[in-house]
Amino acid sequence: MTATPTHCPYCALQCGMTLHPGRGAVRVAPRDDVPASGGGLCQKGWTAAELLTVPDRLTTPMMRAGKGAPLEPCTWDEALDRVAAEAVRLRALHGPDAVAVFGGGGLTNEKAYLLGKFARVALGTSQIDYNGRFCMASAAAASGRALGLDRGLPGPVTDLAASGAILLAGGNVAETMPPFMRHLTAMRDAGGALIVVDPRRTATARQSDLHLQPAPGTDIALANGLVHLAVTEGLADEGYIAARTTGFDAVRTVVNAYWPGRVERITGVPVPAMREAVRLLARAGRAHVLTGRGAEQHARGTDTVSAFINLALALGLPGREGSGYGCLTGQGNGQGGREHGQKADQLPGYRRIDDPAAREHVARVWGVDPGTLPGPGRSAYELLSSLGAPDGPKALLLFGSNPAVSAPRAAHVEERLGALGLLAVADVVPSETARLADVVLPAAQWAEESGTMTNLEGRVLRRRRAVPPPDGVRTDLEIIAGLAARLGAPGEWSADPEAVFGELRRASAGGAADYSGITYERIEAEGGVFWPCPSEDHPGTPRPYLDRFPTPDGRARFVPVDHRGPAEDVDADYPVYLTTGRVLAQYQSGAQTRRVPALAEAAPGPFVELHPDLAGRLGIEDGARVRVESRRGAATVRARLTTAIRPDTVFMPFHWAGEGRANLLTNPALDPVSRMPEFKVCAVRLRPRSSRGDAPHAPRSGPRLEVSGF
Ligand SMILES: Nc1nc2c(c(=O)[nH]1)N[C@H]1C(S)=C(S)[C@@H](COP(=O)(O)OP(=O)(O)OC[C@H]3O[C@@H](n4cnc5c(=O)[nH]c(N)nc54)[C@H](O)[C@@H]3O)O[C@H]1N2
Ligand SMILES: Nc1nc2c(c(=O)[nH]1)N[C@H]1C(S)=C(S)[C@@H](COP(=O)(O)OP(=O)(O)OC[C@H]3O[C@@H](n4cnc5c(=O)[nH]c(N)nc54)[C@H](O)[C@@H]3O)O[C@H]1N2
Ligand code: SF4
Ligand SMILES: [Mo]
Repeated sequence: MTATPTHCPYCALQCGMTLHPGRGAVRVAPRDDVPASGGGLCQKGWTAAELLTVPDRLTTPMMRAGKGAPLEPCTWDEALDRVAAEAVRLRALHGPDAVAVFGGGGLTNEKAYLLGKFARVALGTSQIDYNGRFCMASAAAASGRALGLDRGLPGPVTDLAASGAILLAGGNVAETMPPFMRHLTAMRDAGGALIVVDPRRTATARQSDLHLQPAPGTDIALANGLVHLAVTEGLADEGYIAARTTGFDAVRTVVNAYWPGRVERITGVPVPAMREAVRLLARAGRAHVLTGRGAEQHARGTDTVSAFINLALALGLPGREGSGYGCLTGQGNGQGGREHGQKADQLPGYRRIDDPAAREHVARVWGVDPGTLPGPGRSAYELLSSLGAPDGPKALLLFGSNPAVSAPRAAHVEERLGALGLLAVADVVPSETARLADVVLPAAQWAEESGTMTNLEGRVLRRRRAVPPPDGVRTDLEIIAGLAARLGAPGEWSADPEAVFGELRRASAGGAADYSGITYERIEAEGGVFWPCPSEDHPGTPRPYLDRFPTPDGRARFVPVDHRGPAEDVDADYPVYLTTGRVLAQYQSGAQTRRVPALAEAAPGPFVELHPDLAGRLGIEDGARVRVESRRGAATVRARLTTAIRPDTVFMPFHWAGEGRANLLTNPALDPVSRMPEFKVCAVRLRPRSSRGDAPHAPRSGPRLEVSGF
């Protein structure tokens, strides 16, 4: 076998790697022809080939004879026949919405597209959503309403190196996409300033020029305060505001109420630091405002992103070359996965499913009557939470997600999964969710298949097959096409990635995310193509906002937003803020990375990070077992003491299953626009595990804490 150039299986940076299949093992080498990673890989990328040979890799379909019976190996025909027959039976009993589909932002464009088509055409269900709802949804909604488009970065990631200042709100890229740091380092080496907004002094914040450390859930107040300062200090770009935007007057009125002293009281960020941040951004020439999940995963996440976009607009950044607002897309195909129809309200090409013209166009490509296409369905958490309920779906087909670990209020979600008539899970490994399934479908993974991925820049890349899948394993496309055939679905159902991509091109033509001019050959010849790309002679669009914004009047829109605080604030019973996130060596629900020995060793188990002052008051020592409780449940983890976090806040990564699951605690309060759950802040109390508080009927009130200004 020859060396195969492809990309990392994990995050949206999609670092370039070459796979060298050898006797027994596949060797990974970084590619230096991929600008986003520039020859870099993180520890997860270096060890990615070990995913191909994990000992408990799924290689045979399995099913249960009945509820409570064990999972037993079966043939593909038995497994697919069972799924199709149950889908037909439940649909006949309860109507088409009885069968639901859940997808993932790690799936290729081809899979995301085919899954959306499968739900609407083969099952006729409106009930489809995906894990990107937990990821990009708030940034997507806010970008759409302000800039007219949801494309993560405003230009190639290499533009960041030439920036004069970058404000990064709620992103810890030093851990979540380490090779991204080289662009920020290059900027700083050239004299640019990095400003990090994070309640923790993270590895990223330690490499910044200015660290603003607000309380979780207070970013709207902070961003409004920064706009207030931009206005009062004469740093707003009035010429740009007049020429390229609408709605500034309403924002000016709202931010009037965010005078620096008040914002300091709400956020804990000192006034001089706020002033410094605005000056650095305003005087930089080129500058960027970026958001990560820390700013976005809130019940007011869309408004939070709007507040940061308002700041970028007030300073005249979006639509200027080498400047702008961007969000850091997370999953491998987090960008493409949100464009081609696995979202509850969406058709391919970033079209709305309730738009008659969009339905007409896509139905023609699919060879069906537009009247047969269902309308919008439930968002991810609402879908998971309704499973098995009287008015909810009775069957779920799940591809590329592990919600038993990653969904908010996970114990409830697990219980809902258990209430289904049929749970079918396609996965590579026996994830915690796959283990709950009635039917398990073993899927091929990244290095064993072909397709396209769209990285955080909006650049469409080729994923290439380097090794054959193990015997007995099928690709997701083969699984979906096999089910569509059994369900007698009309139209074409190819399992060939390039043929599916051809159909996706036609379906996306004319949409906001237009891929119609992109071909596999072009991607290979040009090292990737930026969408929108409406024809084969179109060069692609690296910087979509330069001439005009894709809004009806071509202008960007300010959106006035007010601070309201977290959906669940701290009180006497639950006096500490919990925020959640990631560590370098683990990925998401950990289904993949917990199985890679070097990564499991680097980040072996769940923990809670807390300040020594807080730990001292609670009698918690470094390394001790701690019980963390919220109104949703309790988790038991190790304490990790650090002065890098605010004393009123604790942090837990969400990568582990079992009793250390962060999502046993999280609050599923949803953003009204994006339906994003509030992963990043809820109220908890902590106690040492050995104390009497472990008793099942422990008194409800926890230790009273005086956690005041930071
Ligand atoms: N190692 C690793 N890398 C990954 C992933 C992974 O699981 N592991 N997942 C990928 C995916 S899908 C995603 S979405 C990205 C996520 O990438 P990031 O957004 O960088 O990751 P998080 O750790 O979720 O959150 C970032 C920071 O937000 C801070 N934060 C918490 N609450 C608040 C708040 O209220 N305001 C502000 N301003 N900050 C807050 C946290 O302290 C944390 O340091 O990472 C991608 N890369
Ligand atoms: N508390 C808390 N919870 C969070 C977050 C947080 O910050 N805090 N972040 C949220 C975010 S941003 C995200 S993106 C979600 C992610 O959470 P999940 O959706 O659970 O993501 P993964 O763990 O990546 O799950 C992917 C699953 O698909 C499997 N898989 C990999 N490749 C393939 C393939 O090609 N085909 C198939 N069929 N399966 C495949 C993997 O083995 C794994 O089991 O978690 C969310 N949950
Ligand atoms: S930064 Fe992301 S894409 Fe790059 S090697 Fe690490 S996990 Fe893979
Ligand atoms: Mo994500």
